Amino acid sequence: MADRPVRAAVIGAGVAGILAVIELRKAGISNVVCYEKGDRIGGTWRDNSYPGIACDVPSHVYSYSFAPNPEFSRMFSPGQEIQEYLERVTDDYGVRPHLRLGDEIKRATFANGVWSLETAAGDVDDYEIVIAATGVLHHPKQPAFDGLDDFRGDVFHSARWNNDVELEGRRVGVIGTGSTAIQITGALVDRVSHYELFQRTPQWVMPMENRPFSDDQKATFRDRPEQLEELRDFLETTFAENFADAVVDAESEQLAQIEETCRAHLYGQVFDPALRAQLEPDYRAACKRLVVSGDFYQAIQQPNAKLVTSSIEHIEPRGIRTDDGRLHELDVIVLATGFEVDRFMRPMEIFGLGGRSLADVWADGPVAYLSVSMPEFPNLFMLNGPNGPVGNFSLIQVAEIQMAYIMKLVSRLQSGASQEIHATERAMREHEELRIEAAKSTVWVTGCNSWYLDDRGIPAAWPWKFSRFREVMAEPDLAAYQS
Ligand code: N01
Repeated sequence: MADRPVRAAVIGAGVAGILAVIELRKAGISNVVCYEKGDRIGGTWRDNSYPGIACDVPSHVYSYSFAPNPEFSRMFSPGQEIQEYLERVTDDYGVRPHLRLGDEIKRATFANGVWSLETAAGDVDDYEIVIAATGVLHHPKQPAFDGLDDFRGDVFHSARWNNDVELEGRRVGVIGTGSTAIQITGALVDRVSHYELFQRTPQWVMPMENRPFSDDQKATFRDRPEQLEELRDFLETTFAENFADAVVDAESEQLAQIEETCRAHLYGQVFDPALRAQLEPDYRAACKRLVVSGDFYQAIQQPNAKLVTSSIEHIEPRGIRTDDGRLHELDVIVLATGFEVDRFMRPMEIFGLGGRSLADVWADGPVAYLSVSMPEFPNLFMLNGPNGPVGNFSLIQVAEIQMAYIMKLVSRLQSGASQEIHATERAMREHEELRIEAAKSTVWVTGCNSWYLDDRGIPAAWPWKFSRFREVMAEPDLAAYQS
């Protein structure tokens, strides 16, 4: 029997949204609209243009399996190159005609087997299937410092970098020591007259050698795709065995080795005992999301750079006042203070069966069955949704695995085997109980504060090995779904 025609909406045109359009079309669904509130595709890679931005997951893993890119310049490519790669994939795989750029979804309501999506401009369109690819690290976290608005210089969040602001020869202060601030530090210290890094908590820093690929290597990848495939497989396996599997077992040998490597990095590069003590964390490596950098320690030891460890008291017109009474005079303040990581599809208003509101369901925190489906929200699927694999993973790889799973549910809707599919409340609760129990063995709960932890102190992440993620996601367990 022929498939019934279904219409699909994708919300967000970042790495996951682009993938969703490609996979839906591959499955014969031609009526696909991808809503993107920004004026370009790219998500994270469009939003973040700070100096030093790069992906700290190897580029050949941080790319679509079906669209290898022999041209990546380095093992860890700069953000601009990733954005260009995504633009190319968007063209090459026919995604562009499906895009509605500058169109923000405000509300989604399910009734009579159909999702009605309402845009900010007031248009309403109906779809049988909705894929939310709205990102995780998307809404900048604005710290509530007293006096921030009184600052006379320039101030902006790292994810809203103001490229019009001159930095050369100026005094720049960066608040935060996450992956973003560490990358900025390496790239910016040499460009400015004076650099201050405001550290609330030190970070373990994994050394990273960012080798460029030679022209010969790139030519080989181009001419012999199987070699690129081999490299990708090697990087994936090495990463899974040495890192991804280690962080979910706080007692693992690999984790001890990671910490040893980070400590040797610190002690091998920072010789001033006072500075070293300030930079040495008192929690375990990888408890916070591990920072990777080959140039941070050198940069922070430059004569024009200063690590500030006194707490920020408030901000004044001329700079930052710390609790030791010092005023740090600055021309530019960068808030590298992270993201509101529990937002996901919000602030969109989403109403499922019987008018059930997502805002209510997620009032105590976002929850979903296997990160992809929620009870009473039929035919709405999430990519990189709540409590899924996060951290030093390739979120492209994670989205590909999730999308393949989702497409198996979508095919039931296409064939008419199901009209409405959504996880059962019971499946979601049981999954949550197991997830919370397993999280107790991870390194993320060994005594640090991080964006992984939810309001209850439970890591909002996949707490098992990556191989288990692959296994569970290989085939939907239909008993966990109402359909
Ligand atoms: O944000 P973060 P990020 N006063 O939340 C500090 C991904 N990423 O943008 O540690 C003073 O990690 C806060 O201090 P503390 C990656 O997944 C990937 O750096 O909470 N300080 C912390 O130091 C990463 O993990 C790449 O004590 C305040 C910092 O701000 C995620 O994005 C590159 C403060 C926030 O760190 C987020 O990284 C970059 C306050 N009021 C990022 N509020 C890749 O390469 C916050 N802080 C793929």
